[in-house]
Amino acid sequence: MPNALIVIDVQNDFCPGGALAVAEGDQIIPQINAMMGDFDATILTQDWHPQGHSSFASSHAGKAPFDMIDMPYGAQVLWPDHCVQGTKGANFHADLNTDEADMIIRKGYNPDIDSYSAFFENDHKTPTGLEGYLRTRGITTLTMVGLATDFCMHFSAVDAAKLGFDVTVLEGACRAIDMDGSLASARAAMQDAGVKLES
Ligand code: VGL
Ligand code: ZN
Repeated sequence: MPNALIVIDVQNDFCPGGALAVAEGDQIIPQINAMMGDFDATILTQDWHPQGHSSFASSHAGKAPFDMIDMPYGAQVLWPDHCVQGTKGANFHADLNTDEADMIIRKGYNPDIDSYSAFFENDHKTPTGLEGYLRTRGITTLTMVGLATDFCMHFSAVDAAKLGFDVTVLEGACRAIDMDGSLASARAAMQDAGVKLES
């Protein structure tokens, strides 16, 4: 069965020194690079927000990063400005091997809605097109790695499993933000959805 490696958001802003740095985010890169040749397809995702994106605390008067807000599509964490289109922070980490990628899919470019998942925006309805890409290539089995385990990985893996893909998350090649127990609840949600968690 054709398989794919999905590499979530290994971008400067999610690595040490970045605007929304994930502890040890860069340490997973050698392992990810080493795996790339082992799959029928390699897909990279790129968080790609316009300036003033609605997920940024700076877009909401009186709000601070990591506050919560109610959006029309549900609760939303407010983040520091990050992965702004065309900035260094939005670039892939320089050590990530991007040459092997068959496709790069961007997400979060709609100003009014965030998109943690590589498959659907945070309304859980608006597709990114990744499902169609995978299906038309006959890919049924996904191995997922990258950043951050408890947000973009969590939503991407759960959506992939719900769509019927066979999904394994390699936790050793992921790192988490882990705010207010978000890592534990993400792990539980992924397992409930039928995602295999491996080290
Ligand atoms: C992410 C928060 C905001 C992620 C992206 O890649 O996990 N988290 N935007
Ligand atoms: Zn983002």
